Amino acid sequence: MKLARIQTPDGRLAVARVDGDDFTVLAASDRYETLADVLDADNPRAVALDLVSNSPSTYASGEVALLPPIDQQEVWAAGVTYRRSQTARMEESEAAADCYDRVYNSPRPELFFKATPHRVAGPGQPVRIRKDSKWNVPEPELTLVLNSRVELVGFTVGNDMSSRDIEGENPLYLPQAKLYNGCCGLGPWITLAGAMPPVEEIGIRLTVRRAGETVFEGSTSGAQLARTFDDLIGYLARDNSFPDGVFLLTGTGIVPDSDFTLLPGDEVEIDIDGIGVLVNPVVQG
Ligand code: DO4
Ligand code: MG
Repeated sequence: MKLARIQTPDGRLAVARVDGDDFTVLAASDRYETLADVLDADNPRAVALDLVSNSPSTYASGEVALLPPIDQQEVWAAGVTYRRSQTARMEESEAAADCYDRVYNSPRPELFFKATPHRVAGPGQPVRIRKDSKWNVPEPELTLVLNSRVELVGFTVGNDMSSRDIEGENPLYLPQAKLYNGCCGLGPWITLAGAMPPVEEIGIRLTVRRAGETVFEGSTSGAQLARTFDDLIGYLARDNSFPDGVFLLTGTGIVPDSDFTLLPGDEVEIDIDGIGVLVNPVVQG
């Protein structure tokens, strides 16, 4: 089952079940007002089915606006979880090449705070390049959706927008390279965990278009992810609580060659098996 946050034609914000091109609003309930409330249920699928069965309205895709599938959750990210990311990071940073090599091979993963909800772009909303950066890439990442008990309840598509020049200049600049307005794309909706294929069968594809032409295309698979979900979640949850739940981007396995940078006006498309396609225009400043 897939769950989205939508705006209905009469302007209401709602949680909806996605079924092909149809969006069925979950009936209003005191207990389950937000997407996070449904994800926090012992059985989110059963709750959604129950609320859908009392639903007043179903809309076609053209009638609703899709919103980022996030309420008040924090957004975190893992880094250097694919061999391709380790190689790219070692190329971009003289100062930190050894750090990236060591973190790829260490039991403790790299985890960093990525975004608050207001910095997240949903489907069709712009992701940003910082004004003070000249070398930028999208990072297409399978994203775990965790409830307030830090249980894995779903998956979505994530874009960990990154300023490679800032990140490469000094590893202590990582928060500035990663966390700024419009730094993260999430969407188009959440696929509940039971409906996802096994991780090794999940294909991840990135396309960047400029003036209608494809200027970058790449793909990878969850089979290349060097860490397990349990491993990443276990480290994230150590001495850490998430009363509203948390999203965890699991790292990129697709990094364009070093002569590629995103430009304002580009369009980024990320397609992940079992979830769907997230498309965002790119703006700068
Ligand atoms: O340390 C750099 C961040 C790496 C990253 O975001 C990734 O591998 O996806
Ligand atoms: Mg990343």
